[in-house]
Amino acid sequence: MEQTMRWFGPDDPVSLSDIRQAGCTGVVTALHHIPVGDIWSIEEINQRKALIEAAGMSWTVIESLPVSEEIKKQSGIYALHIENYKQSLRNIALCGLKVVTYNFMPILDWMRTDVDYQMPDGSKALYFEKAAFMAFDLFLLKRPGAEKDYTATQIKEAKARFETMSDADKKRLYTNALLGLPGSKDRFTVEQILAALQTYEHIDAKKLKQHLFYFLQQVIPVAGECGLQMAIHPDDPPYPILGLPRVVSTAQDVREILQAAPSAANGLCFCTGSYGARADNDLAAMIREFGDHIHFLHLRNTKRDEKGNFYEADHLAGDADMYEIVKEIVLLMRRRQCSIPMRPDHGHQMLDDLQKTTYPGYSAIGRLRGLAELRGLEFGISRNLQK
Ligand code: DNO
Repeated sequence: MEQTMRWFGPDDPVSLSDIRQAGCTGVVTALHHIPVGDIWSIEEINQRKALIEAAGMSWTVIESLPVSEEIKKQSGIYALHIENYKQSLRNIALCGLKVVTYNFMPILDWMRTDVDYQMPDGSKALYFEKAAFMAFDLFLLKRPGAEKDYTATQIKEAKARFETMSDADKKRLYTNALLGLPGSKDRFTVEQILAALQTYEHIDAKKLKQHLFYFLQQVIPVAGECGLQMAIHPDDPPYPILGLPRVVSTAQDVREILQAAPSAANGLCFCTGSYGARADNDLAAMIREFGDHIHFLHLRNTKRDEKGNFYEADHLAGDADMYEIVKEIVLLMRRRQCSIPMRPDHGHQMLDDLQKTTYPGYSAIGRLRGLAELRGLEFGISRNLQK
């Protein structure tokens, strides 16, 4: 696997030098300052590329070239945004980049209730606690109609959980849940999020899927022509939240996505943490089935419980069998005769990083640990297969 790490750009407290010392040859980044929907110019892309190359690495993957809310809803100036997206793809290809990650999650990206979940060893992890999330939805956000999404028992559970929370807990929950988009420090206000949710009232999963397929049919041919690989990131967590549909959660979703725009350019960011938060996703089987379309890997592990909670476990621990996964990937890369870019997705906040403020999930040392473990695992598996 080509070893990479995510870098949020010049303002990231984790530097390019840190990433190189972790053993990476590639960097995963985006032009977070360009408003969603606008064109990424050749000049801006080259400028970022030069920064990375000056640090002795290459810009291996774009994460993300974001898809606007207009495109997801097919509202307003979405046709212009699609044309702009195509132009960005052409510019990206002209600058010599190859892999473009994006997602199709409405309004929010990933969702956690706690970004400082204390692990027994003193490090901190990201956590999704079902009862806290329901309490957030029902009693903090007070989303109209939210009760319809939960059973009477769940509502009782959420209420009981809410009653245990201090004002400070409520504030923290609120901040964590509405953290906003990766790479941005902005958060939604209650009014903003409720207004945004309302704009999805008439968009169910079927409709959102149609919008995604239309988008793919527009952009995949362009990506194919200019030699790019598109990599859709799954929903995190992989099911509907806050009444919003989510359509990139299961193997069946992936099948439909690949069929909607048949092309080698139509591919996946295979995130084992996101898909793995559902017990019914067989990760090794998905690698076997969709291997030709896996253009980028996020390797991460989660530990689920029967209540629907999950925390982000160490990369080699948790519910996903990382040995099986990496073995499938090694076999796949041999068959395809390529090295697929991989980043250790997230990591625990630990050691000196406990004193630092970094993007949640993206402190340096925890990711370095994850990367080192994954690198060792791959090395062992490859050597063993050579015997
Ligand atoms: C979370 C990330 C996601 C991912 C986007 C891709 O840490 O894996 O936010 O970058 O969904 O578009």
